[in-house]
Amino acid sequence: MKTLFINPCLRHLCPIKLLPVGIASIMTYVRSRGYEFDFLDIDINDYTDDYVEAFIKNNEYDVILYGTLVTHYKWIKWLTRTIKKYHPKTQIVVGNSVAGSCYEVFLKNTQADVVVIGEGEVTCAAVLDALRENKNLKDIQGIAFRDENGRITRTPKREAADLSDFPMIEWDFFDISKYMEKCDPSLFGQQNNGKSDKPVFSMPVVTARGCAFRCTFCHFVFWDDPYRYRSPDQILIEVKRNMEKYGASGISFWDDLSFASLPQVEKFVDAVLESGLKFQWSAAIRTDLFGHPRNSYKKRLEVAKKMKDSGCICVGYSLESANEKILEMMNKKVTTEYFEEQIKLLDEVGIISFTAVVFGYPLETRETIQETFDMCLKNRVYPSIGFLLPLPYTEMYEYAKEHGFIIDEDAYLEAITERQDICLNMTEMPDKVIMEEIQKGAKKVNALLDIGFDESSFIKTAGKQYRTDRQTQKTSQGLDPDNIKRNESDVSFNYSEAVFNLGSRNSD
Ligand code: B12
Ligand code: SF4
Repeated sequence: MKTLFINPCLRHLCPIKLLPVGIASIMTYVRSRGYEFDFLDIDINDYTDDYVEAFIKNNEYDVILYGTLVTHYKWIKWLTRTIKKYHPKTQIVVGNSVAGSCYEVFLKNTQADVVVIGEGEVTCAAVLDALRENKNLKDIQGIAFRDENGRITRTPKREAADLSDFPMIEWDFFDISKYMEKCDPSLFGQQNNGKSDKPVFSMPVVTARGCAFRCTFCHFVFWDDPYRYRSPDQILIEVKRNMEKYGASGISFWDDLSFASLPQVEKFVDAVLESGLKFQWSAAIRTDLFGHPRNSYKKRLEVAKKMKDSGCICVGYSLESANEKILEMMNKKVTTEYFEEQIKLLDEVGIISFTAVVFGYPLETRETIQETFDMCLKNRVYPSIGFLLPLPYTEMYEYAKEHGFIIDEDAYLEAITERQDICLNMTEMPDKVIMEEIQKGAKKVNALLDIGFDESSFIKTAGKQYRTDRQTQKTSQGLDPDNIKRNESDVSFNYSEAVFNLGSRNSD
């Protein structure tokens, strides 16, 4: 069975490229089950659509598999159409949120054959087995497909796997040297701690899947699974392998939620310290990890210090909004006090904080926007600014449908871009007013921290990273991990230029 995996490109010609963990994990797993396949990495090579089309035309496969985020819906529809145009018999299997979070709309509007819903490894191997042996798809858990009568059928959910059953992700499908060239030079400090003139090459490692919370704007593929995390030993074996085999000197724990509790993080950092491994790392946490008073300040500080000693350079956690009612509607289950306390505590040990805010909940007003900026000002942090972008399978998506903001789901999904654009405005304010207020607030933070953004890059900062030294109050670009007090940053760099106004009742 001639099989091809495709890694799509979310940001064409973006100078920074990230190794895609999801598809790498799937390919590692199915290879361990005896499958051989070709791999087309569109992302790292920035192949144009013409190139991709020519490749498809000239290469026939029995099965082609791909997956990406739901913001790439329109392009994935194009890819699916293109494959079927040249090779109608090729079986197309699509995973990740682009198909799994909206499988009905996706299957109605494309000729894809199978959608893998949720965690992909075991399901994907089962689909390949069925296609190879010509078995009925209805017996495979965790998929959607069209039955012999053309009806869209969803099979029962597959139970979440035990993460320790998966083989360690192999990266030899990828051209690592190209990813190394396009790694993010500012993530861990440009100059490798002054020890080398090369930037830190950071590789992703999964520590956990899913999240213990359910915010109303969020969706990740493990949404219906319990929060699971790997043992420190397993994580460190992978870290060590990445350092020795691939030359990684930094590790990004790009989980939905790397650590949900203090004991969890303490166990991990103790293991790193005991192992003697020296690497820089970053993780995704929430403001309640070090900001919640359930543990004494002393204890939290002690763990944070160990975290720093074990190589942690920066952590991402979101303020989202400083308005209590909006935080409630987000179901965030945190308060701004946690945020302030955590910033202070991490500052004390020298761990850099990245944060993000979401504007555009239906309750948003001029005042709540300024409230959020005031909180940023008070804590000397320049946030990654984004708008509420209702994504399928989230509560806010249902809200948008119920309130008539999304009428045609297929058209809406084709039009969405990124959170840095107002894709859908569900506030009482016109887009123009929201933008004015954001410009006003961002301008204040920009001036106070002396960052030097011009007005056009308040939102789309292109990933520039800034820090302000508490003592000197000076802001400089790039991180110096050995001498950091605070960082102000846009975590999710953005290169999208389009601004869509689809379905907005309030747009000008
Ligand atoms: C790295 C990352 C990125 C990178 C992606 C680069 C890359 N090459 O991977 C970048 C920075 C580009 C990015 C951008 C965005 N991201 Co992002 N990102 C992540 C992050 C932190 C890690 C992804 C990851 O590795 N996950 C771990 C792996 C194991 O899971 P996975 O990728 O989902 O893969 C599993 C399944 O999806 C499935 N699967 C995946 N691929 C395939 C393929 C096949 C064939 C099959 C069968 C199955 C399958 O099986 C896999 C294993 O079980 C996640 C958070 C998270 N932990 O998931 C957010 C996340 C994926 N991002 C998210 C969002 C919202 C965005 C943005 C839309 C934000 C924005 N700026 O607006 C943008 C979109 C950009 C765009 N132009 O469209 C959301 C998901 C949104 C959604 N529902 O699609 C997440 C979940 C964060 C969150 N909780 O909100 N992101
Ligand atoms: S936004 Fe963060 S805390 Fe909320 S559900 Fe998503 S990953 Fe969890």
